[in-house]
Amino acid sequence: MLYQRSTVLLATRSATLRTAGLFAATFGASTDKAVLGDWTGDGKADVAFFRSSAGSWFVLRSEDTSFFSFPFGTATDTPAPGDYDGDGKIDAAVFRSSTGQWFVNRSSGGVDISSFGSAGDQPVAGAYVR
Ligand SMILES: [Ca+2]
Repeated sequence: MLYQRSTVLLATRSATLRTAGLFAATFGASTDKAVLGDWTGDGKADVAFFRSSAGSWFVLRSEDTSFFSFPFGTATDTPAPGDYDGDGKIDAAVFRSSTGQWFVNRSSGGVDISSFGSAGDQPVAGAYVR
């Protein structure tokens, strides 16, 4: 998947192009961080980004190209999404390097807060144990 930063804030249906084998959408701003993954649990990746200035997440649903957004994190947090609760949907998560804390907004409900790491560390999310 190719992610190209854009200065257009949000996609509309008219800004989305679907042809055989190609999907293109204008979604996000140049300062946003791409956070791809299956946010809706349909087995397909959704285009998504984290806007650190607002501490908000924006997800363009693969099902119908509508979008949703929600706040989670602060401007200094580093996004580290992953399926932490194992339900098949990506969970919004951030690493706060100033305190070495991880905040996970579980798609199955609730927020997990754990300490792992220290100042200057970079998060690397992944499914290391199955
Ligand atoms: Ca999940």
